[in-house]
Amino acid sequence: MNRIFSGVQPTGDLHLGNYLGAIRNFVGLQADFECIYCVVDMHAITVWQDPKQLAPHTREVAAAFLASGIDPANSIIFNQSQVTAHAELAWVFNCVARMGWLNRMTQFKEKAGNHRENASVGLYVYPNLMAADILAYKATHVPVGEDQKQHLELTRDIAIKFNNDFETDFFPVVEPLIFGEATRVMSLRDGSKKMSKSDPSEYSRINLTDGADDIAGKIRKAKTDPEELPGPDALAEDGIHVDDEAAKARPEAFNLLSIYAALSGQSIAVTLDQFAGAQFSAFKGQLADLSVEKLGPIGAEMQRLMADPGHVDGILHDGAERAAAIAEPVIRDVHEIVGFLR
Ligand code: AQP
Repeated sequence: MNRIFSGVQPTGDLHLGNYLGAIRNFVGLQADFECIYCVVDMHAITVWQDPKQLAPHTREVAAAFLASGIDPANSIIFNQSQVTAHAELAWVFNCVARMGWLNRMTQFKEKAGNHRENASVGLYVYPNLMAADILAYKATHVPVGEDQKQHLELTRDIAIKFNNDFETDFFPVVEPLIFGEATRVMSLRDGSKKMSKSDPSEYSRINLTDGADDIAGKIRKAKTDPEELPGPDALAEDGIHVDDEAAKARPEAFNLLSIYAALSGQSIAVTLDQFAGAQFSAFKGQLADLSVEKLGPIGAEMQRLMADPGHVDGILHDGAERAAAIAEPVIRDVHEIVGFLR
């Protein structure tokens, strides 16, 4: 059976990158897979979170799932800390994964920066917990943005090593699902940095709960370059993707065009054709209108849901019970395979 698992951290305001790179794709997968979507609060505390904000932020991610179209009657929606299997399996994986593997993780290097000695141990072993999240449900497919690809490769390595060490075929080798026209949405202030919740500049990202004026203002102020918009000659030989050199030369322009393509549901090739030679000012007006049209209803529904925390908490509790019912037998089997006395 094919099963989807994916998670989003409750680390602050959800943004367009989280939506286009992950949450929007979660919705369509419900038709073909059994889906488990998790608010990964244990991942969030790998960097400091204000305890007063963690619960509201957890509800916000759940509200984004629901407002985007994830149906809690079919898919499981819950927060990670309510299911103990994640922490239990992560410990076993801490003993399977190798230091050398974790030392290669670029997200740790980026997040720890020059303060490596001061980073939490949790941040370092974050990919092991992510492997446990996925494999506690024996999930086969994981929809994520491009930035999580390396962590998913590590999940595959852990599953393979566990199976080899214990001479079993217990864990599946998961497949990443990375799709859409905006698998890596970049900051509106700097086309070389990904759009991120933790970026101190509010103008770097469009939050899902931003109102129409904020969305339009952020797009108007988005960094561009002095040239006119590129056209289809920027496509690579395949005629589908943007040529790497062209993208590197004008990161901000291609970021905005990719956002337009993703929100409109049309390909980047069609979008390049549509705006070839246009001025940024005219294009930005159309991008702002489209963003408000697509994100406005989601933001409004999120606000409505967040005003009723009891309802959201009930969905998370129910989801946690259903998730635990799947994960607990897996943990029991792992204990037996490892040789723990029961
Ligand atoms: N800029 C992005 N473009 C496309 N996809 C993105 N994702 C995140 N940023 C982008 C995808 O969103 C999902 C949830 O991510 P997360 O919240 O678990 O952690 P993250 O990847 O570390 O996201 P942020 O926004 O950058 O959070 P902070 O600042 O807290 O680290 C993932 O599938 C991710 O790929």
